Formats: sequence, structure tokens, C-alpha cells
Amino acid sequence: MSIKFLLTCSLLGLLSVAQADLKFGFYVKSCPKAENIVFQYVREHIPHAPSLAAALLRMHFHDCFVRGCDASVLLNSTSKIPAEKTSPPNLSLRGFDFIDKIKSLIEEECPGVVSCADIISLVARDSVLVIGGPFWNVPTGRRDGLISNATEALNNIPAPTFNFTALTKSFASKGLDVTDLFLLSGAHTIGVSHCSSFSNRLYNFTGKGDQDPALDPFYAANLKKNKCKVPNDNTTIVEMDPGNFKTFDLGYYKLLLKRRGLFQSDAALTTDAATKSSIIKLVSSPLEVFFKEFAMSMEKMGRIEVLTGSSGEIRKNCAVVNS
Ligand code: HEM
Ligand SMILES: *[C@@H]1O[C@H](CO)[C@@H](O)[C@H](O)[C@H]1NC(C)=O
Ligand SMILES: *[C@@H]1O[C@H](CO)[C@@H](O)[C@H](O)[C@H]1NC(C)=O
Ligand SMILES: *[C@@H]1O[C@H](CO)[C@@H](O)[C@H](O)[C@H]1NC(C)=O
Ligand SMILES: *[C@@H]1O[C@H](CO)[C@@H](O)[C@H](O)[C@H]1NC(C)=O
Ligand SMILES: *[C@@H]1O[C@H](CO)[C@@H](O)[C@H](O)[C@H]1NC(C)=O
Ligand SMILES: CC(=O)N[C@H]1CO[C@H](CO)[C@@H](O)[C@@H]1O
Repeated sequence: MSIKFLLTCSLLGLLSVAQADLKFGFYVKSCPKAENIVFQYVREHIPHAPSLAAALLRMHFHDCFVRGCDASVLLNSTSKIPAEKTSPPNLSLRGFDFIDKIKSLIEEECPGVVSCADIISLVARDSVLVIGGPFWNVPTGRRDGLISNATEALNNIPAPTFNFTALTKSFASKGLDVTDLFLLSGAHTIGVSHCSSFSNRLYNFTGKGDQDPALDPFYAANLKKNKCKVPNDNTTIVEMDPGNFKTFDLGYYKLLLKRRGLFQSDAALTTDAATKSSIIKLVSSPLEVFFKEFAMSMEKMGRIEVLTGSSGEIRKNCAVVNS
């Protein structure tokens, strides 16, 4: 081996240290109980409030898509700037207290060590696991961001009106591909939506009081009769996978193939031939296949633009930056 080769290797080694990646068990020495505190709390509380699992999974997505997975979604507004929380796509984000409670338990154990960003990532994973969903790897070592800007949430979180091209672009801007897009959208197999997130499809699709032709007309009629009785009702909620909205299963994809996805962004996945055939294949495979593939995309999502090393900080209180 040449000296030059060895030098190159050690340089690369130094570079990777400077870059500081996430790693498994980041807190194994600095706070060995951290991951277990999260898991025990989730295991004790989510079974009493299983609908929270969906909210916490969505919170992780919204966090990662704005400034990376840096817990910016948890910050309160300041006098200078309205926070992500106050932005329209936040509608129905829930579970802030749940995260705060876990953070305070961990702070008691080892103050100033474990980031809010890692807590969100772990909580999302553990919540889905305890409702019987997939397990995915959560490497840790994320640090917390210093900025939360409502406009950035609006600009970075894909809207339910997005078509396939717009969704693909949004995901690509976060380093995620079309496979990640259709797998991660599978999260809509749990949870609920407000009527206002899709009522344009029922009442005024092109501004002529019409319906979205891509939505099953029988399903649309049913929603209008029983759930979203007036346009832009922003209080009623609808189960996205009716009857199974607390079960992490293939229900979402089965609905897509029946033209019963709630959002245009759901329906959009079947407008692309290749994606549609991937969905058909997934639906006819064992559930474990979906779980395994979903897990890979979740791990990828959890790495989006993370702050590591000495970037950012470890917040003491997840709602405010350290003073
Ligand atoms: C592909 C682009 C996506 C769009 C356009 C989208 C849009 C939405 C909208 C509009 C809602 C309903 C909000 C409401 O009215 O209350 C929702 C709910 C939800 N989303 Fe997505 N989403 C997307 C991707 C994702 C991803 C990647 C995840 C997680 C991996 C996710 C997880 C969830 C969950 C679990 C809920 C239910 C929340 C609850 O029950 O509180 N979504 N999404
Ligand atoms: C953050 O905002 C919430 C809701 O407005 C409030 O209850 C909480 O006390 C605030 N937290 C801090 C640390 O200011
Ligand atoms: C918030 O983000 C928007 C969009 O990137 C930017 O134009 C604006 O200056 C930011 N606000 C503050 C106070 O930094
Ligand atoms: C998708 O949406 C974008 C942005 O609204 C629009 O410019 C584009 O024409 C749409 N593409 C298709 C295929 O409908
Ligand atoms: C439908 O949209 C059009 C164009 O945006 C608007 O003028 C009209 O008032 C809307 N109708 C309803 C029932 O919301
Ligand atoms: C819900 O709709 C009502 C009536 O249209 C409106 O006053 C209110 O601001 C809306 N709330 C949200 C969160 O958009
Ligand atoms: C949790 C939270 O801060 N929700 C806010 C979401 O945004 C609306 C306005 O769009 C606020 O009214 C909510 O308080």
C-alpha cells in the first residue's frame, strides 16, 4: 500500500468525523437509559390513546421536511417570527404535550444531553410499533435547530392538492425518490383528516361546483351525506382508512386502487403507471413486505438534513431555544 493511499484514507476518516453522522445508540454512554425511557412511556400511554400514534408520525414528517429533522416543528413563535406551528399545514398537529412529558423525564435522568429532534424520531417509531405497525431503525445524534419559520413550513410541506409531478419534486428536494413517496404515503393507513383538507374534491373541484372525477362518486356522495356536509367544514374529521384507521395495514393502498384515497396527492400515486403497478404488487404481497420497505424509507426520512456534531444545540425545553 502506498503512503499516498494511506494518507487519503486517514483524510477521509477525518472528514467523516468532521461531518459527524448519526449512529446507532448515540446515547449509550452519555444517557444509556434515554431510548428506554422513550419506549416505556410510549408503551404505557399510546395504548390508551392510539390515535396519537398517527399524530406523532405526522409530526416527525413535518419536522423533517422543514429544515431537516431538527425539532423546529416544536418551537413556539417568537416576537420576530411566527413558528412552523402556526402555519396552515399544521392543522391538526397534535402530541406536543406528549413529547414535552418525555423530554422532561429524560432531562431528569441526564440534563442537556438528549435532543428534542431525536425524541421526535424515537417517539414516532415506538408509537407506530406499539400499535402493531412496522419497526424501523432510528440512528441518533440529531441536534436541535434554532429557527422555526411558518413560511418555510408552507413552502416545504407538500399540499394535499399536489399532483404526481409536484409530489415527486417535493420529495426529491429532500433526497427522497418516487419509491419513498409511495411508501411513506402509506402512513395514511392510520389517522384522520379534516374535511377542509379535501373538500374541494367534493364541492368545487375546478371552481364550477363540481367533483373531482378521480374520486369514486359513490364514496364522494357518502362523504357528503354523512361527514363533510358543507363545503370547507374545518371541524369534522374523517378516518383516512375508514374502519381501520388505527391499524397499520395495506388498507390505504387498497383504497387507492378503488379511487378512494382522500387527497388528490393520494389519488396522484395511481396516475403514474410505474407507481400504480408498484402499488398493485405491494397490495398482493404479504404485509411484511410493506413493513420492510416502509422501514427503509422511514430511516431515510429520519436522516433528512440533520444537524450533528456541534451544529445547533440540545434544547432544554423543546418549545424554546436555549437562552
Ligand atoms: C405525500 C405528501 C403528503 C401529503 C400531501 C399529506 C397530507 C396530509 C393531510 C392534508 C393530512 C390531514 C390533515 C388534517 O386535515 O387534519 C394528513 C394526515 C396525516 N399524514 Fe400526511 N401527507 C403526506 C405525506 C405523509 C407522510 C410522508 C407521512 C408520514 C410518514 C404522513 C403521515 C400522516 C398521518 C399519520 C396523518 C394523520 C394524522 C392524524 O391522525 O392526526 N403523511 N396528511
Ligand atoms: C409554547 O406555547 C404553548 C402554547 O401556546 C404554551 O402553552 C407554552 O407554555 C409555550 N412554551 C414556552 C416554553 O413558552
Ligand atoms: C421566513 O422564511 C421566508 C421564506 O424562506 C423568508 O422569506 C423570511 O425572510 C423568513 N423570515 C424570517 C423572519 O427570517
Ligand atoms: C402539476 O401541478 C403543477 C403545479 O400546479 C402544474 O404546473 C402541472 O401542469 C401539473 N401537471 C400535471 C401533469 O397535471
Ligand atoms: C367555487 O369556486 C369558485 C372559483 O374559485 C368561486 O367563485 C365559488 O364561489 C365557489 N363555490 C363554492 C360553493 O364554494
Ligand atoms: C374554520 O372556519 C371558520 C368559519 O369559516 C373560520 O372562522 C375559522 O377561522 C376556520 N378555522 C381555521 C383553523 O381555519
Ligand atoms: C398547534 C398550533 O400552533 N396550531 C396552530 C396552527 O395554525 C393555526 C392557524 O393556521 C392556529 O390557529 C393554531 O393555533
